[in-house]
Amino acid sequence: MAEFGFALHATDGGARRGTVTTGRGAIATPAFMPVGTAGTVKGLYLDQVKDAGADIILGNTYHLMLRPGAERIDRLGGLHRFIGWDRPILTDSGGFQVMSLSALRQMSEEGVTFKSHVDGAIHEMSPERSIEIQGLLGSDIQMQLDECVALPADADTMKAAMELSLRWAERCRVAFGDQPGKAMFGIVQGGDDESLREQSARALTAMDLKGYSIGGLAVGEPQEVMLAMLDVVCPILPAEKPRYLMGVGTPQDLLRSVARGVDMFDCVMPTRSGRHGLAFTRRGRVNLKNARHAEDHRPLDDQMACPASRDYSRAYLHHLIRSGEMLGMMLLSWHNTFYYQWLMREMRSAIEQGRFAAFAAETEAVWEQGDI
Ligand code: PRF
Repeated sequence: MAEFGFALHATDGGARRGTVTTGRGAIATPAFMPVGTAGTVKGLYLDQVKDAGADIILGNTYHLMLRPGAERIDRLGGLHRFIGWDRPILTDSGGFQVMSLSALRQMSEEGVTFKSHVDGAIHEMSPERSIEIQGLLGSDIQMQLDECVALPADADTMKAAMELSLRWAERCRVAFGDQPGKAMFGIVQGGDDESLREQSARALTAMDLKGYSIGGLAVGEPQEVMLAMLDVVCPILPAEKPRYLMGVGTPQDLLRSVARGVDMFDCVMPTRSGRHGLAFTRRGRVNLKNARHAEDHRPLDDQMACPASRDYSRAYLHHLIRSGEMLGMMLLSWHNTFYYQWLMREMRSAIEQGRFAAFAAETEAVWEQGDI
């Protein structure tokens, strides 16, 4: 089985073109991971996700442990077999979803206790249990349990969460051990405080993990603050390990973060926006709810190798979305997933050819014009 690893092929300014290798296959970076929270990338068949160009998808410990349960998925042969995806899967550890989704939760040194949003049952999750669950799922890239604070937050709260996350990183490192072909990433926290971010990145680097996530961003702060934190953290993280910015973002966020040295991303944006009638295209953002599309014969993008982009008129998509039809949400999720993978592919070749800044400027100009 292939060892877990990361190879850097080219850099262009701060932007990096690389390959993450796992026992289940390789991931070309910069990479965008479609979100398959509950064992499904909402509204899409996994063949569509694969055809769009995704090498890896994300799954969520929190959702899957509650339903259908980690032990059940294990008995069914693991998450890959359960959902029918044989490429790598990255799983989030659960802490972030506990904070955003469960009704009651309590953090302690030991872990987090919370009430399920599914049936109200009380669950406990320690760093060790999170790693155990991610192992039962069969995840290829696992995340440490961490505490993410919403911003703005006071200095003491950010410091305490960052320090707790470091102690949990060490417990997760021990619990994970050494698993061939797989990796456990530490998560940089520290809110919007440069010095806390620096301490977090240094301490995690000293643990010599196989990869590093950057958490606690895109949680209420302005984009400049997020970028400033990346400017602090990325130069500290080891160049020879992959960096993953969690839960980000818009096409503009991706361009600006890649420019600062981020390699991996995940976000619900392409699928969630699709369900709400928003399409990301190479010419800009299209809000299909808008009446101006009601008699527009044109497809979203006739140059895109995706049937949803090419073979359906904006008028029909407008009608489907206005009528709340499933097909409208499915087509737009499909189109947006293609667009995001197209964007990553273009970024990868721009880095290889040393024209990343020019590509980013061109693409940003498209997003500056607002809805088209
Ligand atoms: N921690 C974890 N998952 C996350 C985040 C985090 O801080 C974020 C923040 N953008 C998204 N997903 N474990």
